[in-house]
Amino acid sequence: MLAPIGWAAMVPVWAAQLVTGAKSFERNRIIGSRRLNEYGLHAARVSLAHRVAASRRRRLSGLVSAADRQDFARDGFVMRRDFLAAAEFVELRAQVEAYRGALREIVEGDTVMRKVALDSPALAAMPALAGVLGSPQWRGLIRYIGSRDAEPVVWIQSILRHAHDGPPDPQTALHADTFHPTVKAWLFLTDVAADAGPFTYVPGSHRLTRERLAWERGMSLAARHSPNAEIRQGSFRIDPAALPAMGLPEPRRFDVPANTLVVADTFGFHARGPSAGRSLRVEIWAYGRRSPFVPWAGFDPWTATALARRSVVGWRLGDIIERAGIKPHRWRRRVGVSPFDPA
Ligand SMILES: O=C(O)CCC(=O)C(=O)O
Ligand SMILES: [Fe+2]
Repeated sequence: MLAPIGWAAMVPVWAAQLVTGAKSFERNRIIGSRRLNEYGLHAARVSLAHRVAASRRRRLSGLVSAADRQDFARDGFVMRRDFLAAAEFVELRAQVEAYRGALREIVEGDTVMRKVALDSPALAAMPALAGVLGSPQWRGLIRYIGSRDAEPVVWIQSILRHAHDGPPDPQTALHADTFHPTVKAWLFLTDVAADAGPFTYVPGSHRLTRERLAWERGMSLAARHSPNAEIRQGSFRIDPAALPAMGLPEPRRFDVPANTLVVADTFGFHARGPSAGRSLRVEIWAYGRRSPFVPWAGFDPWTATALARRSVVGWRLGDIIERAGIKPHRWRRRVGVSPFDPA
């Protein structure tokens, strides 16, 4: 609870955040204001961000083929089977399986997630990664769909389902990541079975239709007091039963063979599908960094290795804060396990 004086001090900060990707209805009392959202604040941020993204995207259209542009416009994602040449994929997978350097693990509900930051030592241990990160298709699709001519943040990510007792993994509820177009990419290193936690996506749900905008507006009114923490943080959950009224189909499951790439706009509704038993999904995973209201598509000086270093520094900082007794760090450091090892 903020005292009135704290409130007054925060107002300029909250106001300044309106032109950034800030999305928490709980932490930012302007974004979360029911009154302002009745006047259309959230809806205005959503529509402006979509207009700006569409114009940035048009300028990047040369990075992808006309067929990819069409697929993306219709579905909100582009999928490529057999993304790498077979021999190249076998090599990449073998290098990731053999990797025993430092990685991090977090427990989210009953799910364990592992991440390897692709800093210089990791890239040296797994040289085949360079073929993915440098691929014009990988680069082009992520930039076009993310409407940003900048390096994404990339990790090797493992998802170990039902690794613990606990509540369901929070990502298994159908949701939009945030209020503006943003990109995530998965290059699966394992085959993904339909009942082993596949990525799922509602085709066409990336489009800001009149129905979607009305839904966004309705959600924004009560988000600050939602019993769901993710909704309070601005990542709206949707009941699948509400899809038909918005003119949307059922979610599509990506039960796909290894070496399939999916690049999606995660303003569209998506979730991690259910897993019948214990399962392991390993992927090269990327997300585009977001600043929804800047009109230019380029001028982002971060390099891939600088971004990886930033993740590592963030993790170390978390360790220091824990050692100082301030707050436990949820990303645990592990050495000696590969992204493919069981929990
Ligand atoms: O891992 C998945 O299948 C989807 C998880 C998700 O919601 C996300 O990465 O934004
Ligand atoms: Fe998500």
